[in-house]
Amino acid sequence: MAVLDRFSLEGKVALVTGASHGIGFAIASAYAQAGATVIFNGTSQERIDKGIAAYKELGLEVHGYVCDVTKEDQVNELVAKIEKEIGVIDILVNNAGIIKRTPMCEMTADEFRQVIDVDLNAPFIMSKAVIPSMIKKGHGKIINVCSMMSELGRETVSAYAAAKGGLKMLTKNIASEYGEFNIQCNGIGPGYIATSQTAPLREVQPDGSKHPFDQFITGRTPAARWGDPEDLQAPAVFLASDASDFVNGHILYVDGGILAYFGKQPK
Ligand code: NAP
Ligand code: GCO
Repeated sequence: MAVLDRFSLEGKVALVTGASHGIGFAIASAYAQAGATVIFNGTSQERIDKGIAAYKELGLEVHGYVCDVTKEDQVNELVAKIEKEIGVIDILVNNAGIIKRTPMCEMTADEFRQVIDVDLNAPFIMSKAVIPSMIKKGHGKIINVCSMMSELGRETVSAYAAAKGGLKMLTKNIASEYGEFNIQCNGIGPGYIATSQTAPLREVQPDGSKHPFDQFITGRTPAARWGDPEDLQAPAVFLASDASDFVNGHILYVDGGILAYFGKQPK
């Protein structure tokens, strides 16, 4: 097979969770362009409908369903519906996620649990739902959307960092437990990406200046810019394709170099 053909997703069925917009939308769009049949889910029919329209604007036909990834019954119903009406899921991207930015000692246990539920428990639930059919089919790809916070902490994101750190190890454990069935489970670790999730960190200040966090991130990023969701597309296609069949348990950081960089030194 010619090397570039190994990056094709022709004939594959891909489920990307939380992909009505943001990073999930970019990844799902790339999978559709690479030839996959794409399904996505979210929590509201309104945003699903808007998402489908946005895919259509790109000339992409995708399937969208309301499904709360934290609810195991909804997840199992969705996977059964997809397998019946479309086909066995070859590629699962656990992208759906939330963040709460609150100093730890001011965060309630319920708020902490809510973040863990979406960002860590749900990837477990989703992966458990698709692995049996992947084993029967003889192959599968699971890609978990990790984070800088899979490696680093910072103020106010204790729940999110705990979840994303756990997601890194869940990735490695799925790789360890199911690699023998030709299932590869890897993580993709976006740096700081311009989406609705990080919009509060990029708000222009009343005096027209950049948000301090915005300045902080561009100073910590060798690429000296925030990432765009599109920066994740080709790496995500690689992890979903035959090209990565011997890559397993790896977290591919797509961060403009943040994790490698100490930060801009004083002049
Ligand atoms: P976003 O714009 O806030 O999108 C989050 C998505 O998750 C939405 O589509 C949302 O769907 C979905 N979602 C949330 N809870 C859900 C649930 N219970 N069931 C189903 N879907 C649910 O965020 P984003 O920036 O694109 O982030 C996507 C992923 O990348 C997240 O896992 C995030 O932690 C991770 N990440 C983001 C960055 C960044 O800088 N932006 C960097 C590293 C990692 P609805 O809108 O329908 O609720
Ligand atoms: C934050 C940001 C980050 C990014 C991302 C970085 O508040 O620090 O939201 O957590 O979302 O996870 O990789």
